[in-house]
Amino acid sequence: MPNVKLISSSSKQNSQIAIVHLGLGAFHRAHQAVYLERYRQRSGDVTWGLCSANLRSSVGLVDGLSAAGHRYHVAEYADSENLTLLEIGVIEETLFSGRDGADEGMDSWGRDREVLLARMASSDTRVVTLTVTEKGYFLNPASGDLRNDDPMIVGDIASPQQPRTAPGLLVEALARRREAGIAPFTVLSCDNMPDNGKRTRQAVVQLAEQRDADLASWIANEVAFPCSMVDRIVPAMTDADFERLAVLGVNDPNAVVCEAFTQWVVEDHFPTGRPSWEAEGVEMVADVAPFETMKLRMLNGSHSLLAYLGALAGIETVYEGVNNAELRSLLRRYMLEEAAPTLEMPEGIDLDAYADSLLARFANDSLRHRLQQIAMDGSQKLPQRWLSGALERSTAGQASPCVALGVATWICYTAGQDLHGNSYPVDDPLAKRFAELHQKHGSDPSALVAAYLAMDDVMPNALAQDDAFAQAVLVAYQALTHGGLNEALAVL
Ligand code: NAI
Ligand code: CS2
Repeated sequence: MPNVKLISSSSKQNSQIAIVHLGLGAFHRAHQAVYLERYRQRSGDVTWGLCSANLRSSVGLVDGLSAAGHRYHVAEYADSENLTLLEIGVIEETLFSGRDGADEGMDSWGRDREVLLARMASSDTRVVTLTVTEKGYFLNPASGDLRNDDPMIVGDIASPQQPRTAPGLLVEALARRREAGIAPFTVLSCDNMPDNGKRTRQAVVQLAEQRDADLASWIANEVAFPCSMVDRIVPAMTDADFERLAVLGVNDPNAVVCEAFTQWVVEDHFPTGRPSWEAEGVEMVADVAPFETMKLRMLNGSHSLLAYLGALAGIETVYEGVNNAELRSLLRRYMLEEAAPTLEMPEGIDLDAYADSLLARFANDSLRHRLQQIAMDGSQKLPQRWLSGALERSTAGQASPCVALGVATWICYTAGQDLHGNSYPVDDPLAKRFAELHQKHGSDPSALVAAYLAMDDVMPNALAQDDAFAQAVLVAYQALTHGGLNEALAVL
């Protein structure tokens, strides 16, 4: 039996809802809600309760939490022998605003969406937070502009009062507040995007411009969109996770398992107030950018490298991948030789030590973090994880062989078949385009690599036009498809 430290939710008293969260997934339950629970337990302040909503998937979680009185457990594993089991009671309401399937009754989803919009428009709501994944912002990953041609955004432009996207909900709720003379809420993105506050602002303002120029300039001038860097590894739950919690006496279908480490760095710009969560370890700073870039390039960049190389080689989890000596040394080399030199950190941050701490976190033997989960949505993730750093190095005349190998591996991965011929679904908004490219150029590696590099919504132009980089991607791709992982690593 592992050592378990149990922390029950202290307060049976309901909190006043002041934060609406969009994107009730695993991460929200194990990160933001945990900070708020600890804040409430320490301070006794019940004025910062949460309403958490899903917009398009995981209706089961919304209903499940509702049935459980919004209480659930978070198991924070230091390693497989030591964990803290925390009961969370800070979510007061869960909502589901939309369904993807046309077979769902319009009435039911219209009703919940109205409740959500009313909640967001209420003067009690002071902050709206988001974890809707990178693709939930509907931005062109390379340029950061709103994708006005996406059918979901087209729908929100046509029917702004019945929004289906996160930017659409924000615009409509802000419009209602403006109309009613209520000060705007602060919008805090907690997704793994560079400048996530600025990008969210871009999505919201550009969508509002389609509707009303005055509203757009009011949002641009009056609404705060602070940036944040979030960090905690929270894998999707597996049956084995539920079983090991059941052994501890926790039979909770809404529970989440995560690592013990947690970090949150937030730009301190909350005109309508915020919980004083510094005491829980939240770092409130003037500029998040250096921390965000460090985390995206070093942690997430390594994750993606491991995900594509490992998944192609038939490795299932981060733990197994980081215990492969060659992959582990590739990650170290990528972090120290290609990512760290691009970072300008405040004094006192030791990037060598950071790289070691990341490898130690990846080696946590209690998490089953599947590489296929990290590999999803590569088109939305790679610009900030690998490509912006490689672009800076290319501009300075420096090579990025690990990133070139990563891009080659990603191209291979997006064919939907590993190196042993096993098929898997490619989960990415651009999956259809990938399939077409592989179909068209599959037998001509030069043409295939050139077509991928020409995707200017993912690839920075100047990097794609760096002949040495393009050649390195091609050589790595050929080595990978010819002799597998070993040959690809050998050409590095
Ligand atoms: P999850 O799969 O448990 O939940 C995904 C959430 O995003 C769900 O609430 C889903 O409804 C929503 N969503 C997906 N596509 C959407 C769309 N197009 N529009 C609106 N909502 C959409 O994933 P999880 O673990 O909660 O991660 C979510 C995000 O949190 C990640 O993409 C990342 O940006 C951030 N994050 C996750 C970490 C982790 O270790 N799981 C750590 C750090 C950040
Ligand atoms: C992962 C991240 O799923 C992914 O792409 O790289 O979500 C990672 O687990 C977190 O960012 C850790 O904070």
